[in-house]
Amino acid sequence: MAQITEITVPDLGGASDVPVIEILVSVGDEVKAEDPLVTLESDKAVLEVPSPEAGIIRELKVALGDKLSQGSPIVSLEVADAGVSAKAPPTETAAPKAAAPEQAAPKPAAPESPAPVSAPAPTPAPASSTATVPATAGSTGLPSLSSTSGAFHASPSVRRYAQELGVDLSRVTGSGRKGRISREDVAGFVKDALAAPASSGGTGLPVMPEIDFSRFGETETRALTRINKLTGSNLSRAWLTVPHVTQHDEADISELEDFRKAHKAEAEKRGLKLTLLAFAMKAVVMALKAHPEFNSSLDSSGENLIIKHYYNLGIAVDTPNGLVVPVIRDVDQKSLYDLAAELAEVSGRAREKKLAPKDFEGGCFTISSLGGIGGTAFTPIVNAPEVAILGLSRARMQPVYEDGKFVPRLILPFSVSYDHRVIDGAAGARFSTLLGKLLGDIRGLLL
Ligand code: CAO
Repeated sequence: MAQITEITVPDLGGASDVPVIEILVSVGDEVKAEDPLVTLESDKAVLEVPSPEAGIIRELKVALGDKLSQGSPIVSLEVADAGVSAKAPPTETAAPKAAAPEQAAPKPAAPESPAPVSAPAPTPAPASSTATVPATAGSTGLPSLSSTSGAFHASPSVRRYAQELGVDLSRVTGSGRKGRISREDVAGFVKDALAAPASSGGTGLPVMPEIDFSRFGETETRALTRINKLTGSNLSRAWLTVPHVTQHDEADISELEDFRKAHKAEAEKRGLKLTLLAFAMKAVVMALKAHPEFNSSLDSSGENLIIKHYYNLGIAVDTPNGLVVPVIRDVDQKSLYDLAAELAEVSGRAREKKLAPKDFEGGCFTISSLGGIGGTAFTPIVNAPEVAILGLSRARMQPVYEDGKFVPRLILPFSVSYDHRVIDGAAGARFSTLLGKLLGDIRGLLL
């Protein structure tokens, strides 16, 4: 027997009255669990609300422009296991308030809470970050952004996507009805621009050939999660537009480790796990204060540096759905215990897919810690529009030559990648050296 469920807006991370900018389904559509239903656009981010269950859309309860808050109804859904044909026609009572502009491509793994379309991933893209595109577009040969509001047909999320990639939509040919431009059209345009020979304004990068791998053995196709795709797009942009240098260094953290162990019991009493990361955050803030150009972003003209006088650190968190980078604010004003508590809380929410758009905003510098896993060095990608990132590898006991003999010391390898347009090599080496000293002498952190 058919079972109709009303799908409502989940927690929007405190936001309310958020306008509907796209309706991605029509009455009669079959949706899978996690397929997006509507797109909402707040001041800070564009969010897609996914269907929590598979089924058939029986009624649309929203129209474009409606303002939604937590609990607002979106659709009536006939749940999939109710034994109804997937292609069943809409019921006669179904009365859509608005026609769906276009069917969204199926999204393989969306969070239960609405996923920020423009916010998460290692290059969290707050609204202001799109402003860096024109300044960098020339260096890649990508078409520059001149207009995303012209007289062509494209949904707001496609316009935003184009804006993020620096694509002039007037140059994109739409493949949809009446020339409507889809996300895939924009992606195809960028792909073509990248593949174009250098003489025609592209980067001259050769196109990756399409290969049928099943010719060589058994294969399976696994869809990327939405977070994987966002991360991939942000990383590609940062990799193509930021001239990276990575400085590898090491710190003797033997004393830091003694201190950490001495406070382990006290931390546990408070229900906390005091890891190296909290100390690294404190050391980074001190190094940022000493080298303000590391705490900056290029402005949209590419001619000025915006130096930040606040210290918000992005922390790369590994989750089952992919990498996300929530931001911990005002690290300079927090104690080691405060930071340990916030790290546990934020990384827990990240793994439970409960981060809100505001959790990704306002980062100044990012730390990516792979120390709990392993490795001796790596080259982290700058989380643009930030200009530098710290990668922590695994600390190991090593023999260090001191006063004529080898002594066992705990050595932490770390890597600092930076944007060479903003930071000179000498400054990069000075920053890394200071960071090593701060981690090596715990007293420096306590001052
Ligand atoms: N060297 C040696 N041991 C380390 C270490 C280091 N550099 N850093 C952490 N450890 C230890 C911790 O002390 C802890 O040991 P105990 O359980 O014995 O106390 C253990 O490793 C696990 O630590 P953790 O990962 O739970 O905690 P954390 O504070 O170090 O890190 C977080 C938290 C959220 C950053 C981490 O869990 C994570 O997700 N890391 C992956 C980040 C990532 O994917 N980066 C790549 C981005 S680019 O693709």
